[in-house]
Amino acid sequence: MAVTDKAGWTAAIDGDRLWRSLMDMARIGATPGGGVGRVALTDLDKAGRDLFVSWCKGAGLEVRIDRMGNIIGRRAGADDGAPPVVTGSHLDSQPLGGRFDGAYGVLAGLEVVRALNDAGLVTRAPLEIVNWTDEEGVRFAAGVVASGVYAGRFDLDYGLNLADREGTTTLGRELARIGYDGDALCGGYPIAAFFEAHIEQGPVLEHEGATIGAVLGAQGQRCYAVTVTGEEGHAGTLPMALRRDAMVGAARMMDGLNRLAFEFEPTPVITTGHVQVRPNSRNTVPGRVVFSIDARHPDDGVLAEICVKALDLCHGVAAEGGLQVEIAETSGRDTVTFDPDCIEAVRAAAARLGLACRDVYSGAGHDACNIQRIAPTGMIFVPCKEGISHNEREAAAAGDLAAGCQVLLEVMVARAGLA
Ligand code: HGY
Ligand code: MN
Ligand code: MN
Repeated sequence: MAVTDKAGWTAAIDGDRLWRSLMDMARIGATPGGGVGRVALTDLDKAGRDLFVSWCKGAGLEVRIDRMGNIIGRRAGADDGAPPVVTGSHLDSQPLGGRFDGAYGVLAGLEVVRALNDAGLVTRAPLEIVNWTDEEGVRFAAGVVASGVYAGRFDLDYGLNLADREGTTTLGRELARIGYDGDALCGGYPIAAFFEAHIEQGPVLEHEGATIGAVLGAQGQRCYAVTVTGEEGHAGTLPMALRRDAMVGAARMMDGLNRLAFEFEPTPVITTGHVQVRPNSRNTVPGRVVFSIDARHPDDGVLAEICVKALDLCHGVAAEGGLQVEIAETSGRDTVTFDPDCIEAVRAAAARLGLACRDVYSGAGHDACNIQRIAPTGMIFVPCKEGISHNEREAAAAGDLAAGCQVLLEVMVARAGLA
């Protein structure tokens, strides 16, 4: 990996060591299709957390767990009272996720620390590496909730009392169950800047032959839970004309939402990815269906218009089918623009390292979208194969991952300064 050589200091990340740590982490929750399934606050997430904590301690970091279970590894600076320069991402994954989504940003931060240790360099400001709890929001419907509490977007009680999808437990109880109900303050203190390294989860960098993406921002997102209520009935005796079939109603709503997306240019992305059916029995007409809507668009006004139409569509289908429908917003975030100085720092570091870099916009949400509310924030994207993510086939090249990590080292040291 190109060495950062400026004003008499050099520090080079070790791409092989980064790759090994990614592969070691990917063994935890490895799925048959070559991905990972480390859903937040499950025992597999705990195992990944424990491994990360052991690596942090091995790298000489002081480790604390905050009230939302965020793991923070701190590397002291010469001026240790200065606000830290922070990096991080998430070790939790989708149920059939990829080996790099989230884990890359956490382990790239660790590799930066290891490289600085190898070089014997001490930064002026302290550095902190974070694993954010439950970025994906698979079990606890909000997503990026822990970085949201840290950034003051949600209050602590809301975060800890988030119920899981089955309604059987809460995020706070699960933190306690896996031993990560920390007592350190969750945010509420100044940080100098936040940088998150992440795979692009889209095709642009690969398509354009760029190694580094300087991320300008992320599109807005609105999520809902739609509850469709009809009436259970016998599959063999209830005539079709007399049915109030919640599944048929939900299916018509989902089909309509998919068609709605194509009424707009640029098209939004609308996903109805989670469905719960009651009683979920082959020979009972479903009486209740709850399904999710995840709608995203790069223009907040257009997204608001899309959501009005989406909800009207659901109410219309319900009325036609003699069904009840209740729609609750579960999470939402306006479009985010990252800090211009952080974006420029990424571009400049890539240029110094001779890496092809282009500006990109994130279709995915990230913890960085929350942290931008409280501190200058930037993201570093690297390509992933065919832009595939949230899929066991997610793949990234070791060289690209190493390059993104070297850029991360550069921008963190530039911001933290050297003793
Ligand atoms: O859904 C998202 O955008 C993120 O990958 N959790
Ligand atoms: Mn993800
Ligand atoms: Mn992610």
